[in-house]
Amino acid sequence: MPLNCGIVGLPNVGKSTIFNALTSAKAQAANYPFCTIDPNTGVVTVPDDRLTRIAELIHPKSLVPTTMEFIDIAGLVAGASKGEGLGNQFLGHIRATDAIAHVVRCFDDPEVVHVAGAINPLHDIDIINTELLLADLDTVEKRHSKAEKAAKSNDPKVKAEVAVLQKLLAALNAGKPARTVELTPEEKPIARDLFLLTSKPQLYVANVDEAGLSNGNAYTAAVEQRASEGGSQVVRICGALESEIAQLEPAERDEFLSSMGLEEPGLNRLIHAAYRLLDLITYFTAGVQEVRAWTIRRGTKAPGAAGVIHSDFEKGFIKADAYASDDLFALGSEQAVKEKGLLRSEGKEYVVKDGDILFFKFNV
Ligand SMILES: Nc1nc2c(ncn2[C@@H]2O[C@H](COP(=O)(O)OP(=O)(O)OP(=O)(O)O)[C@@H](O)[C@H]2O)c(=O)[nH]1
Ligand SMILES: [Mg+2]
Repeated sequence: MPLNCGIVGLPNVGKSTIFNALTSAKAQAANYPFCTIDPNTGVVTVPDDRLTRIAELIHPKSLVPTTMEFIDIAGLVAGASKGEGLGNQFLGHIRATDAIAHVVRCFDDPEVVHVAGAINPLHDIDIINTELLLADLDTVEKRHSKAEKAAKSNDPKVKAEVAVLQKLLAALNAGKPARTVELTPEEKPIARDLFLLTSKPQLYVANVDEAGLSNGNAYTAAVEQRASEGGSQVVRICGALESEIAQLEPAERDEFLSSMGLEEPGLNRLIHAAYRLLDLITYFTAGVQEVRAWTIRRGTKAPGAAGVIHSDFEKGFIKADAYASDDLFALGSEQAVKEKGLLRSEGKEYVVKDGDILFFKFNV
């Protein structure tokens, strides 16, 4: 199952606009079809210059970028945790995601209605985060009263669960998200089984107008301040502009971006930020047929990385020849990388690094 990032926020703040731009954008120099799995889930290619740079040196027949999934979730309103506005259903959709991109409206436009009447990003953030917190509180309280009854039997497993639930309760009651609770390695799986909304990593997307794009505005300053208090990232994006850019062919797009003084679409920054939020890294396979990028969780060992290509590669894993794409860029050819002794043979315990180029040897 690929990891995904849910797009969350109040109604009418630009979530679908951003999602649609993400999923309809025409791929740069790559043949992977952008596609929407269902109206709410979209596969998005992860832009990566390294793929094109490897291809320039290896001249493959085809180039395949890696992808990640975004999920467009309907707007949450105050009271969602109590079932307002189909609240429970939408919270269920958020529960199924691995990370949250929280879209906050940071643009003025009298034509676009704001559900709370006025533009106030901090107030908006509080509404959403409070609903997520209340939903978690409900989950943890229910679980806690069950576990407390069971704890009378002195089962150490249940006791451990109660201890975790109490830590979580204390944080949630103090208005702190579950992700801020420090847990031991033994406690973590217990908390994970609760699928809490506030334990998911979160970043903020400040949806700004064109004027606010490069230097921000008073709204984004407030969001950035709030985000930094919680250790979260903020990505500034102009949803309206992104949807225009997404319609352009790659060549036109470059011209348009440079005319605006931009290096890349804001969407690229969002995709990269979400990728990092999910703790994902990329490795490459590179041959004359195909140069391809693959996604793994940071910390994955070589057999697990091989398993992303095919489960047989993982089962029959023998070794991986590996070198860093940076070494290829610095030296200009695979031959030169070999001559310098930078091509290594790695075994089952090798932890794959971002940017590695790997060749797997396996038994079938
Ligand atoms: N001016 C301006 N309008 C925008 C921008 N992004 C989105 N909008 C407008 O805001 C309105 C709501 O956008 P949506 O993307 O549908 O909002 P949403 O968050 O998906 O809304 P729900 O699905 O109802 O929760 C639309 O009329 C968009 O055209 C932007 O960057 N600038
Ligand atoms: Mg929408």
